[in-house]
Amino acid sequence: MRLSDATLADLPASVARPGYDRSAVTPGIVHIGPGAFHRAHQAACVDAILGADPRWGISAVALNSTGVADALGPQDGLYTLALLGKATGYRVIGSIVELLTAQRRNAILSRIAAPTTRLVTTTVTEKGYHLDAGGALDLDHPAIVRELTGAEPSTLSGWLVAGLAARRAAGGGAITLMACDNLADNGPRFRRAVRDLAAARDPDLAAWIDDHVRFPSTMVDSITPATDDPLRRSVRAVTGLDDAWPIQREAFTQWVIEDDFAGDRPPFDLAGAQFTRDVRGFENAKLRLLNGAHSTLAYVGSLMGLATVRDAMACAPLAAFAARLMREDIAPSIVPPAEMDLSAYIDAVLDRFANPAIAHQLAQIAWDGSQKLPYRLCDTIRDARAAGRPVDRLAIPIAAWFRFVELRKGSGEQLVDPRADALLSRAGDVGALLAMRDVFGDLGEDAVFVAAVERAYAALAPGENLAAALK
Ligand code: CS2
Repeated sequence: MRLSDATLADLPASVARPGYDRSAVTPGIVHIGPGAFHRAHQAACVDAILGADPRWGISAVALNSTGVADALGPQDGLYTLALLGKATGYRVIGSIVELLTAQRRNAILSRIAAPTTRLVTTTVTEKGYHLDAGGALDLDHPAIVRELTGAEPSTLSGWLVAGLAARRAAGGGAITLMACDNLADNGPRFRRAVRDLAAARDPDLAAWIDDHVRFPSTMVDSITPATDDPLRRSVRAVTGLDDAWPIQREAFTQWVIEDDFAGDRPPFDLAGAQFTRDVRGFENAKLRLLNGAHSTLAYVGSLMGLATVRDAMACAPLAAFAARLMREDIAPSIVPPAEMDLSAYIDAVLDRFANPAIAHQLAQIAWDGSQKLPYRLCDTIRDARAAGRPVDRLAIPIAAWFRFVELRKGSGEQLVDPRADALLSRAGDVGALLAMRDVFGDLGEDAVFVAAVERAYAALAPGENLAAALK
């Protein structure tokens, strides 16, 4: 028997389910990119507020694949979320009330245009915004060039420009667009991704955007390992129902949202989210400490032959290195918000990494290094250099990434990265890798940093004692 509205009542009492009338829920949020991260976090948060306000159901739009619609369509949008902790909790989430794919062009544009839609959110990963190193839309990117010349939208920017044009034409009124990806200053960057394309195609629309669209920044945090067979088995055993695509995450979540909405905002605070005027301190702390350390564990851990974050944390020299990097090299670059104790934050992140209930694959975190490292490590390195602090330890994860690329080249295993070709063709040449301006900006011309990476790269050579390099 498959999970669906009709079988909800068959769930055992131990499994939480929507406590509201799903038939009364209407879509008020369009979400682009309904992958695991969205379904683990934001959709669960919306699920918790629909009892209070049923106008915020989610219309989930997948631009690049039909996988989510195929899996959740027959389930009326329902899926199971497992919360991994000492005891695993199971919850069926009911907030996705519509599933759209790119084939349904007019339905997507009408949904963005509808006056009942007041918020568009995105989780499309870093590469989905097509930004250049300066944070503007990359107008030379082939996908964006196609948006400038072709009729059919294919990128996030293209779809939103078409959707906002439809909204303007229909008199749909002001709206909020909110990026939920791990980019520093994700609000202003998302604005560039949308507004720059509008300006290049239709300056009147760009002016309309200036007057009618807000782009709040957000910081979203919840560790979400990819769906795996143990999860599928446990969901089947606990719920007694087949679910084509269950999701898992750690119990911890944090969502900090800039209070900058075009009118009505969903009461996300009822589900524990925090509205604030200043997200930057939270965002920097999370991106640089949590994600920076995650990428460090991913690349160094992979070189050491380790598979998961929990394994990496069980490797004493690597765990101690990550902690030292966070405390001594990353924390000094962060101006924390008044209510945040950085030292306690670091301890909590290290505890979360060591969670024995979670098998978070290092290979998953290692994806898309060229897109992630600029926010996770390069900004910190730039600040450290400007302040005259040493960058020797910070050079280790960069050099480990270079060695990781070389390993992939040698083994033939796929390097998952939109810049894979450029990386693989430069593998083994530290100077050429550091000259990739889209990743390193002007850091590649900083002799002190370059020398530190070269030393770290030598220390991480195959056959070297890696633990000895982790000082
Ligand atoms: C991870 C993040 O895959 C990755 O690169 O670092 O997805 C991380 O788990 C989340 O940002 C935690 O909020």
